[in-house]
Amino acid sequence: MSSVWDQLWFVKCLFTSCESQSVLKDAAIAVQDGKIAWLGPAAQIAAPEQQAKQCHYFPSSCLTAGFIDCHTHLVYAGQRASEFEQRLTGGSYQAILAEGGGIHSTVVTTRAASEAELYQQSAKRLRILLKEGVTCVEIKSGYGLDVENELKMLRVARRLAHDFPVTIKTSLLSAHVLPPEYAKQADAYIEYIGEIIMPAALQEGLIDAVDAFCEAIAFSPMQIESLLQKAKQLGLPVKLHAEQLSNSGGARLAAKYHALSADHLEYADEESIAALAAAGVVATLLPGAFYFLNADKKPNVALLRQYQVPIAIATDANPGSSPCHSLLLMLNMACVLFGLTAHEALMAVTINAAKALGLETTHGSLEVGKVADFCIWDVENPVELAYWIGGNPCQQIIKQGKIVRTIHE
Ligand code: DI6
Ligand code: FE
Repeated sequence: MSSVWDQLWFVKCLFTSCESQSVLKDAAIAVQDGKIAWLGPAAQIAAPEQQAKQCHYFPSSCLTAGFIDCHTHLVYAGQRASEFEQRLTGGSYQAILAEGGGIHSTVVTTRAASEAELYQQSAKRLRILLKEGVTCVEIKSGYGLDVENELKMLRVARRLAHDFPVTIKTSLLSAHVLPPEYAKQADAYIEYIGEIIMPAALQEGLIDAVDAFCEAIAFSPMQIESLLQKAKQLGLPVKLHAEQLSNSGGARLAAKYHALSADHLEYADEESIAALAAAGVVATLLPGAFYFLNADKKPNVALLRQYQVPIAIATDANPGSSPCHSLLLMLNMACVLFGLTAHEALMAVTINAAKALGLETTHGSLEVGKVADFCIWDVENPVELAYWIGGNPCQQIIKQGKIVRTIHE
């Protein structure tokens, strides 16, 4: 008799990331042709070895959808440890940027790096991130700030997607800060992005979305709006860095353009949150940046809940405000610092992060027909994924139905 399925996993608990029946105890999940073919109580499988070509038994482990890091700046060159020291002795993130450091210093190192160097440095960070069960990552440009270097960053992101078992979505963040060659000419730089960088990146198939940093130290909503219009004309979804350091109208703009997500949101007020809800925009919270900048204003999670805005969490991996490559740590921080429940935090790195990347119909939850991206964890209860600080309970990672990593301890 021929087997029904390619592979079958048995676990103590499945966290499905679905609204109903989010936890299934003593469960099994079957994979066929890289997709989830069946899931349910293990007891319903009478003769496992006849049902699947391969069976895997993890009787005391939990299984979740593969984690999705929906906001990173993983591709860049160099690091900014000396700036960290400056901040420890009283310097502020904004002041360092205003003096030509901060993002500008990473622009200098990224422009100077060859594509091969950039790839090598970025691959090292991606490897760390993937070890904790991450199967989809978003990567932004934004440290090149000219057509040559923005495309160089994006090509590196595409090569990483080719070489590693991960789905990578790229965002064009050329509107990150004003490059020195456009000093005091923000409008001209925005035009350059819309007329030159964005079409070139699109033509080479390098971008999946357009992002911008809406902030007093970067670009105003008015400056960004024309870029969002251009993105829409070209059929590209948009997202925004909004209300991180001040309430500057980014979230309302994100809502107006039906962005995939509005990210940070520490300063978002009730009107903005209502607008996000009405437009179906995901709120991506970035506890690593909040923590690392020692910020005092937290995003208003109670209002996000009240208006039923889907909440995602991401690392914001970047050399200045969140030098972090651990999504597990972000789960813990989102709970402790922002007051999410462990259940909300798990939804935030699976189905809601998928929504923030426009991937929710194929990824982010354990449902029949979805891509078989999942992860097996050496924990009794999925809550432990948000509970432990440090350590990595990841035992096995499955990407598109293939085992891509098994950790033997
Ligand atoms: N917000 C952030 O948190 C990062 N970019 C942004 O727009 C910081 C980037 C950096 O400091 O290098
Ligand atoms: Fe960011």
